[in-house]
Amino acid sequence: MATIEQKGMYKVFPRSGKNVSFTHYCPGCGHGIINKLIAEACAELGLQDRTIFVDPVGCGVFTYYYWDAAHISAAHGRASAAATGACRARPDAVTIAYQGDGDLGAIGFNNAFQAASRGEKFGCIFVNNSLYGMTGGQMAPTTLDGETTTTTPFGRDPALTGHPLHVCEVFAQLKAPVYIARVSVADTRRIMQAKQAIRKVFELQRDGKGYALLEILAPCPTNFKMNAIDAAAFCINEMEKEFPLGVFRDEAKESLAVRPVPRAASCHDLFLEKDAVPAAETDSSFAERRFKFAGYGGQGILSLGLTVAEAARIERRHTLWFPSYGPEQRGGSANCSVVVSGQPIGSPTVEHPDVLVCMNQPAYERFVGDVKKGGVVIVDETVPVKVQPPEGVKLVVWPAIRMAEEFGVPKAANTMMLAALKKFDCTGLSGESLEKALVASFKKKPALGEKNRELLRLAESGKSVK
Ligand SMILES: Cc1ncc(C[n+]2csc(CCOP(=O)(O)OP(=O)(O)O)c2C)c(N)n1
Ligand code: SF4
Repeated sequence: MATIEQKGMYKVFPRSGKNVSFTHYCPGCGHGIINKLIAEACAELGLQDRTIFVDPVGCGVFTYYYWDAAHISAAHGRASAAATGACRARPDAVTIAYQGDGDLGAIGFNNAFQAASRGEKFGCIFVNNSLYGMTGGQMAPTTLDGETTTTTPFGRDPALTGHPLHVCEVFAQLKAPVYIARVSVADTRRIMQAKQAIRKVFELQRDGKGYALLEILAPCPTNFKMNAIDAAAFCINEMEKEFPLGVFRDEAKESLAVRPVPRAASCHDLFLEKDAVPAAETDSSFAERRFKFAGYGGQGILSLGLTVAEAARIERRHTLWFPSYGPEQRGGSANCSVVVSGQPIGSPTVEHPDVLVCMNQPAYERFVGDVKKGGVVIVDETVPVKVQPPEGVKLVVWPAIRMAEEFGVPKAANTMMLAALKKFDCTGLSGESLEKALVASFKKKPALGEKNRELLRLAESGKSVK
C-alpha cells in the first residue's frame, strides 16, 4: 500500500514497536486493496465514529492498526459471533465483521451461517483468497478443485476433500439476509465495483436494514506462488469460474428496516405469560445481584432460579435466567445462573455470584470459592461443609430437604430454599413477588401452588424445624 495518507486510516500504524505507514500485506495482496476500500467507504459515508469493526484471525488480523474506528479482535472463526454481540449491544452502531475464507468458511462457518440466518444487523466482508494465507497456504473449504496448496501438493482432490464451498450461494438459501453479493479486486474495473458494494454494506448497516454478506475474491500472490499480475489473473480466470461474481440477494430496496419480526406470544419457560407483566424499567438505584443455584437434576434447582427470575420480572427488574444441564436427564448435576438488575444486562453468565444456593456436595465444592465478598451461601444441611466459604461470605446451613420431608412433600425442597432466600432477604425482591412467582410456577396445578405458598411461610417461620 502506498505510504500516502488514506481516508479513514490512521496516519501511522504502530506495529511491532515501530510507527510505519505501510501495511503488513505482501505486494499484490487483495487484503491491502480491500482495506483501503473499506476505510474510504467508512470515511466517505461519515461513519467512522459509529463503526465497530470485528477483526479476524488470519492475514486481516491487523486491521485495528489501520482503520480509524472502534475494533474488537475476535478469536479465529468467531468474528460473526462477536459481531452479533456488538450489534445487539450497540444497535446504533455500524458493525462490520471482516473474515477470511478459512476463518468464515471452515472453523467459523456455523456461527457465521447462524448469524446470517438470524438476520443479525451487521455486515460481513468475507475475503476469499481460496486458501489459508496467514498460516502458509493450506487448503481452505474454498480451494478450487485441482488447486495446489501446501496441504494439497498434487492439487485438491474432490474424492478426498470434496468440492469448493460456495458461501454466497449457501447463505442465499436463508430468509433473513438482505444483501448477498460476490465481487473481486483483481483489476481496476472490479475494484470500482467492489468499492460500490462495500459502500452498500455500510449504507445498509447505517440504515439498520439487516444482515449483509459481501464476498470478495482476492489474490494471495505469496501462497499462489505467483507474481501480483499472475495472481490477479488467477482470480479472474480460475476463481471466477468456480465463484461467479454477482448479486445473489438485494432486498434493500424494500423497507426492510420495518420488516416485522415474528415473536412468540408466550414462552413455555415463563410462568407468567409474556404480557402479564409490564416490560422491565431501568432503575440505576437497584444494585445488580447475581445468583447461582446448583444441585442435582430433579431437585427443582432450575425452577427455583426461574422463580427468582420471575419475581424480578414481576417487579419490572431486568433479569436473565441461564440454565446449564449435565448430560443426564435426572440425577446429574444441574445449575442455573440468574441475574437481576436495574439496568439492561450484558451477560447471562455468573462467575462470581452474590448468592449461591447449593442442594448437594459437588455443587457446593464446585462453586463456593467463587462467591463474592459480602455474598451469601445457602447450603442444604445434608451437605458436609468441608470447605469454608471465602472470607467475608456468610454461610447459612438450611434444612431444606429435611423440612420438605417433614411436611410430607419431599419434592418441595426447592420451595424450602426459596423460604431461606426470603427469610434472609437475599434477593432484593419483595416476599410478595417471590410468593406470586412461586404460585405462578404451578400454574397448571393451582392447588399445589397454594400448598407451596403455605409451606414456604411455615418454613420461613421455622415452625417445622425440630
Ligand atoms: C483456533 C485456531 N485454530 C487455528 C489457528 C491458526 N490459523 C490462524 S489464521 C488461520 C487461517 C487463516 O486463513 P483465512 O481465514 O483464509 O485468512 P487469510 O489469512 O487467508 O486472509 C488459521 C488456521 C488459530 N489461530 N486459531
Ligand atoms: S500471505 Fe497472502 S493473504 Fe496473506 S498478506 Fe500475503 S498475499 Fe496477503
